[in-house]
Amino acid sequence: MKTAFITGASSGIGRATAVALAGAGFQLVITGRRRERLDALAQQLAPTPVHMLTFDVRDRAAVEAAVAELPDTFAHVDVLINNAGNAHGLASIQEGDPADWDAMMDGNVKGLLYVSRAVLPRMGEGGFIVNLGSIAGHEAYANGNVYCASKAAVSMLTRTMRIDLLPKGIRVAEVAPGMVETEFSEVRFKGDEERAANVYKGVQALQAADIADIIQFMVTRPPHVQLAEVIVFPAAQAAASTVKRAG
Ligand code: 8X3
Repeated sequence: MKTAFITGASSGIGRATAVALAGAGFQLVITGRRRERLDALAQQLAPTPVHMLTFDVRDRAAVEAAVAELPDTFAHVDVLINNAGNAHGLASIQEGDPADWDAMMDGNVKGLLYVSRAVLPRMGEGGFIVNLGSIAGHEAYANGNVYCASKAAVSMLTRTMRIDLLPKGIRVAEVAPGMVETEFSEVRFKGDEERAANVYKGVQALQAADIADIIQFMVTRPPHVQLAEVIVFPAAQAAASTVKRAG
């Protein structure tokens, strides 16, 4: 049985990807900060073998310790989904909160690096890494500044990792979604549910399962196929800031 290691599996795209890959016959290492949510997901995924690791990707020592503890049956990783990450705040560069900047750079960029560095020794020929980027890494939009920069870093890291890992036969890809309806906006707007709901108002946004479906497709191609980059919008979105709303 192949093993997929998914960060940020307690919600959103990470959680949906766990469900999809379990359905595709993978056993899973699911990681996140919220143990209760991982427990609930593991129960839902039964009888798929699941190993849970609770850590914050921003904590390098915790990442290394958790990965070092993987039991023998999960010791070899075939697929790594670097999904953990978030937006914190949506403010101009002159008014943004440096604590939000730290959270985004530490989680979206450094967290991805820490996890990849810890997991890579467990991967080999035929492996696949999928990094969750964003349209924000490909297009600038007002007040996106540090979030856009963090996702641009994910995009460039994906391309450079692909070069570095070529000799090892490990494929690397980026999935860059536009508008996906998850807890993303609630986190970005720090629990302001009305502001979060407005993001998706009058639009049939993508759902987490739509992205999971694409990831599943990518990682189940034959070993000689490397789908390198996917940008995905809902039908009602044409660019980061260009959305057709009903009503
Ligand atoms: C999420 C998409 O456009 O809100 O990464 O940045 S966007």
